[in-house]
Amino acid sequence: MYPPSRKDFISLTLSDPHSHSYNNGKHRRQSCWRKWKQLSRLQRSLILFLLALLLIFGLLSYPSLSEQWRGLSDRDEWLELNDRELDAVLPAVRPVLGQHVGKAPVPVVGPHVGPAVGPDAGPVIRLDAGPVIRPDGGPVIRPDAGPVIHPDAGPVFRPDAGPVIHPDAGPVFRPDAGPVFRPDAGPVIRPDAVVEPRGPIVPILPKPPIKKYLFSNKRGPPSLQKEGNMSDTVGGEKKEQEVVQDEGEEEEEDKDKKIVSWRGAMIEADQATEPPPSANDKGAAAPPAPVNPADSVPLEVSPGPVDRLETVRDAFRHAWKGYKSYAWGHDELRPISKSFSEWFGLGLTLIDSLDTMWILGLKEEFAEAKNWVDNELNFNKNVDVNLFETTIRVLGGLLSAYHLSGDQLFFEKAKDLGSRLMPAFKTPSKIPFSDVNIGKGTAHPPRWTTDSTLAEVTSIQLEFRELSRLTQDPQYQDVANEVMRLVHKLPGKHDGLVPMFINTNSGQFSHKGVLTLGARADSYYEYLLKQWIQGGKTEEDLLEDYLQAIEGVKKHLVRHTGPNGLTFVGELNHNRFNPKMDHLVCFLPGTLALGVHNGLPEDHMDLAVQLMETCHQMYTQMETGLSPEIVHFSLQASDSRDIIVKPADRHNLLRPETVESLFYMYRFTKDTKYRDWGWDILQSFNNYTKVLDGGYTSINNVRDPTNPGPRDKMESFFLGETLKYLYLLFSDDMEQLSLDKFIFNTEAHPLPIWPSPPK
Ligand code: DMJ
Repeated sequence: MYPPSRKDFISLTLSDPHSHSYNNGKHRRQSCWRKWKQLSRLQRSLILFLLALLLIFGLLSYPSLSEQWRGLSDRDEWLELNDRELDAVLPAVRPVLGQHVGKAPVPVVGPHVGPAVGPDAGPVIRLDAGPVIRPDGGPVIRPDAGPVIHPDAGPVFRPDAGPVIHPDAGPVFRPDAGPVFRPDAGPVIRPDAVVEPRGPIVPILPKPPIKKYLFSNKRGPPSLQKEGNMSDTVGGEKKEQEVVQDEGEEEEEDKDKKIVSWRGAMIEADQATEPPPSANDKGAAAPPAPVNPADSVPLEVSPGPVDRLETVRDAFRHAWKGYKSYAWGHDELRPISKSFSEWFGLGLTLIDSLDTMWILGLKEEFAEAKNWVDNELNFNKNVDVNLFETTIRVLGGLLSAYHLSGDQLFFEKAKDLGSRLMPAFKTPSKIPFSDVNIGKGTAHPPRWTTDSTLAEVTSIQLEFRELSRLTQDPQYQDVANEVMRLVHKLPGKHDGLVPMFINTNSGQFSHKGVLTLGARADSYYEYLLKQWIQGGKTEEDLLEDYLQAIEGVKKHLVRHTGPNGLTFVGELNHNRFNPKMDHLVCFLPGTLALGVHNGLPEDHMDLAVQLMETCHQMYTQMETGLSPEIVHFSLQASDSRDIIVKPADRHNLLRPETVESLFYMYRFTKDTKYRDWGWDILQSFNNYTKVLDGGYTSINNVRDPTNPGPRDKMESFFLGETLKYLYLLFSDDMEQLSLDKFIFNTEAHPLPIWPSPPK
């Protein structure tokens, strides 16, 4: 529904030529002249004399008056100059504060919004007020070509290389020491492949005083709510904060005020700053989480045999501890600031983690979480959610928890949510809108387009189909299958490769320039195969599209690096090959291997093995042992390196795709090198992303082990996917979630493969 077009009204008053209204001006001129003529000669002379006197007096006093006028205009110039100088001093402030300073906060609309007012109730600058960003990996689509602002805790960068505001660096103060500008107090937007030029983290002038929030940070289940703030004490003593300068520009006296510090193997959160308040914060006493001394030291690999499964469990417990302490019931943990971020307000991390806890055998944690689902999870709320993200994480998480635990509660919640997502499909083309208001039952596309992302509309089918099977209500399956049917017969594919967007009005592909297996297209390919397997390998269209697409990938996108012949999957950009690969593409080796396991051509396995090696290299060639978000490959044999990482792409978001593929590769080949590669990755996560008091954080720079730059965000998929796949990779129990019985959705939630119908 579009708002009616705006109408501007201009009120005009037209004089009526026939009116007999009184003509005031003319009459006044005539009467003045008549009065002058009526004066006596003496009177007229006196008046003229006085006028002459006034003129002489004016001429005499002119020099001193002009002095004063010049003084005034000099001051104006000075003020202007100061403005220009200020511009030079604070080049980053204006573009960032830009339109919103002093204005009312941007209205809260859509899923990309959070609390509109910061803790200090001063004006809040909302970093994402303009761009809407695909939460999970797409580039920023900005209809206006404003500055690119990374929504997810990366530094805000100005093209003119001015100072950078780091959204996670805590409160940033305006130069006039006015209200606090908190980049992270605004909407929370998911990160991913946003092009995010980086620069040094430089504090905004002048040095901010430390802002102590006067709010309690009560979070977590009742058992965790004790007096005091656990961040103040670790092991009974106040921890000494070790500070490493970001840029070496911080002054000595500010060292103890830095928000984030780096201790070599464990990121230490700020101990002086309390978390910002939440809407749900009831102002009770601050909650310490239980202190586990083992968590306060870096992970060390003992010389004896290491229990890898237990190490994954420890990692999960540590992540969960942070979530329970500071983000309980909220979408994501911000482990550095010991707070949380809200995306849809559906407890994303908690729901994404349910089946992981079940699989890892963490019964206590599972019971606590289930209790929250039972008592707190409520879908009857006026909130816009992203159809895809809510389906894969929440609907998928609930269905999976239901299948593993058998608890009817999860099924009831899944049913409720599924029916609330259905309005998204009410479009002219039956290609769903990206956003649904689950309380109001309305749906809409993003604000700037009527397109939906291709991967999003074609990666909800496993969940909707399963919901129909369980409820025996075909409506969910019908709408989801219809999307696949439409895309199957749609012209505009390039040897099975699909563009990144599809229009919800026309049902046609749009923005056809880029063909990728990364952001915005990735899980389309994954779900072709997985739906085919889920449905008992009977739906031929799905198989045909999958096989054709893999041939398209081999023909157009697979290349080998010049230096060492690494195989990679690049992109086609308006028919030009771009040797760029998102980390997201590392789902492909696992998917290819799954296809071969289900009888598809053997040469798919060769490609899977080669791509797995490349994804592994994307980790091992980085100084932290963690892959960047995006890599470029060299096609020149003379180059010294196969992998090039651009400064904008150095971040790591704790993503699962490589360990996901390692899990499949190990299951199907039993080659233990895949386990070892996964083990190395787990250790790197522990070494560079683990936060002292609980939680793991995404980082800014996988190439700088001395300062990886914590971003203060633990994505829900770290618990939902990354740790789950690592656990299953190390587990010897092949019957636990057998790949002949379960199919994992794109958020790693296992759903049963449907039993074949009786013949
Ligand atoms: C997850 O939400 C899903 O795996 C999705 O398909 C891709 N991106 C993230 C993890 O990287």
